[in-house]
Amino acid sequence: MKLGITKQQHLDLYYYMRLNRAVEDTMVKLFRQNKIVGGLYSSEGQEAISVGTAYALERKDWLAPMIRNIGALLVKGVPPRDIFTQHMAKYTSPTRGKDGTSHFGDLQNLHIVSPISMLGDLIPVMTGVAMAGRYLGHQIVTMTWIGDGGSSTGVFHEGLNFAAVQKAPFVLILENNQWAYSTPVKKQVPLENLADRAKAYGIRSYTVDGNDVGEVYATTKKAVAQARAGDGPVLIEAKTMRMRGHAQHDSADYVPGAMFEHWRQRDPIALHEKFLRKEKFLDARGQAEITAKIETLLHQERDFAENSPMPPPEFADSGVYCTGDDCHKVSAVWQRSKSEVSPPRSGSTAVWSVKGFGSGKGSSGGTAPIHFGETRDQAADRAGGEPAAALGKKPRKKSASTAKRAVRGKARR
Ligand SMILES: Cc1ncc(C[n+]2csc(CCOP(=O)(O)OP(=O)(O)O)c2C)c(N)n1
Ligand SMILES: [Mg+2]
Repeated sequence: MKLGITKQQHLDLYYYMRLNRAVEDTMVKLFRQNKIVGGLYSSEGQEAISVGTAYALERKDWLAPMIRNIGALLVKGVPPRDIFTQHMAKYTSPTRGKDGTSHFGDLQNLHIVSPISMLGDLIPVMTGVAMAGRYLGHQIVTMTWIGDGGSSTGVFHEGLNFAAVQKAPFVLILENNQWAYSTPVKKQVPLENLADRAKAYGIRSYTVDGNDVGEVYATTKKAVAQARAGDGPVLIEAKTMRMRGHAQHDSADYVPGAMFEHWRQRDPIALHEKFLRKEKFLDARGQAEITAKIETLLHQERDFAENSPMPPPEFADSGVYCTGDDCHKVSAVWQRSKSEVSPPRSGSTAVWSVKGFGSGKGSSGGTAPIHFGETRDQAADRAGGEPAAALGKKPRKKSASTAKRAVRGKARR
């Protein structure tokens, strides 16, 4: 049992990586037949990441995929027909033909938040989901993915910082596939390991070989357990290579041929197959059975998608604006009474406190209604060189009317 992974788990990982690639190969064919309505992205060569990370989650956990995470959807339980119909904008798709790529989720059953195209925006969203799960006592972990390019957005940093201070049970997978469109990673990040970005937020991080599904799974499993135990968020950098252009339209001529060649030798499916053969977990017959199972399934799913109707024209103007209860049924599941958590009558105990909160001076010189303690200089000035806290003295308080006068005075200036 290498890395604490059972034979069956190794075979599952293999199956899902093969399914991931076969689903995408089928969509390339559909794209070339002009049957795909929107853009088509590829995760070829990155299957071990989507599959290995999602496989480390429990059923109750939540994830939010990005464009190269079809493998994660399959592991979570999305049937291939949903992926085909969605990309073909069919009426039978999860969005009933309203979207031509991957913008769909399943909040009720599979716990999937729809992708957000703005890179990084899923980080604060999934931090929020993690916090909501904690509030409800569900003990869930949330996960999303980001690229090397996406890790340079402002919201990546704001979101990760927020997750860190909130100790959110959240795992972020950073897929370093060496390219963001045509920009090589070295031209946009001055770091050897993008996992080092975690240091700025005081959170745990790991760097893994993104083409080794066993390593990806074992490390993510550990990170998920740490997040679930309340240790705060974890960042995992998975090093890999984008083996196609950004999307179907991009021939990726700017990528040196030798680079593709190097990574082709490290294809994650071939590597895992080699491992399974060596361990005698898989023989030629077993492999043929898996191939046949995938072919049969995808034949059936593709047929369903191809024979599905496009949305009727009159459907175009429905579902555009929310109309209330007949639009969506998602509503908060309150497990504390609303009055208990509604300020100012809140009876719930705060989970954090700030020393000195409410006792400092505002910039106008008056007592500030909300202030995170005095600055060291202010306290030192008054106490003749040393901060009040260090002297064990209470900061001097002004009366409310003095404070009001000071605020009015500032407003007039
Ligand atoms: C905030 C934001 N900026 C720009 C884009 C346009 N865009 C979409 S994908 C992409 C490249 C992303 O590169 P990377 O994060 O490395 O992910 P990869 O495509 O390699 O998986 C860009 C710039 C966007 N969607 N969101
Ligand atoms: Mg990239």
